[in-house]
Amino acid sequence: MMDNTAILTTQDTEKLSFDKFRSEVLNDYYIACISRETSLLGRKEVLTGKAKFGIFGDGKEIAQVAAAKFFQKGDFLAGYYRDQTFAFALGVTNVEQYFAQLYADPDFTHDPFSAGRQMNAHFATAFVDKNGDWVDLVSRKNITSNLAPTAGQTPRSLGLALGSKIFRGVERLKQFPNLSNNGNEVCFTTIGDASTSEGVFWETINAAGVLQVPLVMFVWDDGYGISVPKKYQTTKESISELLKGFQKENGTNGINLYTVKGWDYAGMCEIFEEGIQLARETHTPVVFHVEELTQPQGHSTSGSHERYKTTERLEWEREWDSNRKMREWIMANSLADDEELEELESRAKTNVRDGKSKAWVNYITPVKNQVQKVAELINNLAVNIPEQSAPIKKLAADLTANREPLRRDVLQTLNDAINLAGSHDSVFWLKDIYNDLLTENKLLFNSHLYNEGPGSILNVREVKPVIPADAPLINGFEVLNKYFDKLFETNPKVIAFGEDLGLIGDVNQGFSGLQVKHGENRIFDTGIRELTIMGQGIGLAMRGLRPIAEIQYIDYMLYGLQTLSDDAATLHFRTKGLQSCPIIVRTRGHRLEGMWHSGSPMGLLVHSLRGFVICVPRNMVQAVGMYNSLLQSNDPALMVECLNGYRLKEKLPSNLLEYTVPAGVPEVIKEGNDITVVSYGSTLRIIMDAARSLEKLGISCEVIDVQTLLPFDIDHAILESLKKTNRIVFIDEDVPGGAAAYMFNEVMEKQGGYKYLDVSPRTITGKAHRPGYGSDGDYFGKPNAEEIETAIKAMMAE
Ligand SMILES: Cc1ncc(C[n+]2csc(CCOP(=O)(O)OP(=O)(O)O)c2C)c(N)n1
Ligand SMILES: [Mg+2]
Repeated sequence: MMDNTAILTTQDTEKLSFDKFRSEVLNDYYIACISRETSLLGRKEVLTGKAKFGIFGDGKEIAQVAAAKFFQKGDFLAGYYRDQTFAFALGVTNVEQYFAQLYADPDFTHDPFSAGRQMNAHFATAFVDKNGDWVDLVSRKNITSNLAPTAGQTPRSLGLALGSKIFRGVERLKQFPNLSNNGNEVCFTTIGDASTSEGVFWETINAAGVLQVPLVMFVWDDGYGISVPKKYQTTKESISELLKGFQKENGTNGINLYTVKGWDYAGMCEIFEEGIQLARETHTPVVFHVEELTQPQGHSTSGSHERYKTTERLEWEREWDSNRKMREWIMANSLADDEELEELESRAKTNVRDGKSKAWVNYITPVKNQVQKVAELINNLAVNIPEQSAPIKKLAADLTANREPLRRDVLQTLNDAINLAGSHDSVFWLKDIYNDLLTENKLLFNSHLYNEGPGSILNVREVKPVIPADAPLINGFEVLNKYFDKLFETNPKVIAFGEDLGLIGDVNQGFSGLQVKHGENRIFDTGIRELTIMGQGIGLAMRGLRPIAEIQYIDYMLYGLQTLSDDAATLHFRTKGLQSCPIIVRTRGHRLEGMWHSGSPMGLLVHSLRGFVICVPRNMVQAVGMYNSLLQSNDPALMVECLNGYRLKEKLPSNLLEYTVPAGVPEVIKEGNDITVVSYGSTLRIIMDAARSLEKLGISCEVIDVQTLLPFDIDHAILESLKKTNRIVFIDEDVPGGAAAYMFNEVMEKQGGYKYLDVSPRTITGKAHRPGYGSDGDYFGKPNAEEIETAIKAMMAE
């Protein structure tokens, strides 16, 4: 028998779908109103001093509610600071959390994106769990942590989109259903119109067009980059005009390009749906140039746009405000009347006000509790030290009078109280409280530069290489080649790419013959574009793969450095552990020939890549052990293979995939009693020449290879050597004051090495200029054995 209740007439169905449509539209408008109200109140919070800085998404609301409609579970967003409406519409944030971040609330339960470490509207969702395992990304809406350098999100977005292509193309990756649903995920990227002036934007667009990856890019065009209008930013004042040559045509690669008006809700919904669906199905990248957007409150809380916009422009912005236009459209299409919309708008206002107030109470309560506790203690102190009673009481009174106290104020007051207490007994418990608070704040503000749980490189156990008696003696590059072959056979998540890495197997043949064996989806060539090669690596690593992203020579690290420093190195810290990026950047360097193939800018890298593991192996057997360690950890890493090591003969270990080199553990490669010589990489071979020569003169050098510059000698092995020799020299090929000075500082200051010195410690480095071409250029530009001998002889005679 048929169930009559299940039968709907055509009219009923139409009515239902109209109701559904209407309620969806009104919900979108409601989110736009919520978002607008957050912007308005957010600005007030900054101007009244409750937050330090604010940057808001007003004027972009309607475009973002429209875009968010086509964001599916499993998709990724790599956006920027204007994305608050997007985040509200996706349901990944709410008003309370939004304000918590604005106040820099360090409690993760309040600001679940950055625990107060990032400015407002820098959202992020969890990619890894406490064990360092990737969560089920396919069932979630994934927001990669925003960053503020303009266009800084674009390199990563390329990698996130590339992930879908790789998951779709590599059969063996189908065994990880939590990471991808057959590559159906797209990566949404948002960028401001002015930021398209950055070179990396163009690099990303070109690479996406070549690679054919599902990158969905929205350019929010409000005509300005802070105060500078399009006239000074963009040729022809139109990014879509310029991008026309990239348009995909029949039988070509390229991108799909659409131009829409940012106030036209219905128009945008239609066009976004089409472009995004194509990207999802065919992996054709798409750019939506969203024009005629506004900034009702100007760029940020740091200035007012009345200073640089004309009255006509300001009038135009009021008239074409997208929330206003959507409201008019709703009324014109009889989806709601004025009264209903007013009720909705007033509800949005109340909700935002309530959310904001709750966020403030949540934020300020623990600080006020600290204030109260410390003020009580200080008042007690005043009783104990009557002669200082008045100034001590004033400290407590000033602290409690502060309506918006910071943790900093509490500590500063305690410090002042300690000073006033002088040598009185009470000072001990005051210091205890001060130190307890310091420890508590350290956890809040200084943790997670590196992975701290099982994902930490420091948890990797050492396994020694096994070198059988009959081990073949082969070239360094062949050791790597055999290793990569086995690695790609056993670990489907490893992907390698770079310039000349695919077909010819890299310029030093580490991957020679391996593309044919393991497939073009896993080992492949890229264009000459170091910054986006790094971006590919970052995006893939965030998606749970294990990319080895190559920069052909260390001299070209500068091209790729921005995204490594700003994005990869800060990611774990700025999400307080929500996201990890186990990219391995592979490069080769140190002495070879000429100004641009001899680089060893290790100081530059050590200082710009805090958050990375930096491996500086002296040969390829060491390098393999380091690769094995890195692949067991979630920390990002830089591997600098030494250029003069590829043709060095080495014995092939039999446990290639098993042995590890622990990070932060130096190796004594020659024992000695007279002087400790600390170095790494290629320079060690020159040092060993000098050491052999000095040995004949009766000077015994202890030569130490630090192996990793970050982390550095965690158990202070160098100090132990120094205790024995009482003399130390740090040698490398960097500029004076570079990585040798960094090692010097580590041993002298952190390890307290100065206590064990009989003569003044030194550094021997390359010259401040780059080495000239040819063998003499190298000899006179980089440290040489004779120079090292002379310096050590002088130290022995001192
Ligand atoms: C590399 C870099 N240079 C400068 C800045 C300072 N800055 C922040 S936002 C901005 C303008 C960006 O304009 P646009 O891309 O149009 O985005 P909008 O703010 O207009 O949405 C500038 C210059 C920055 N954050 N990063
Ligand atoms: Mg702009």
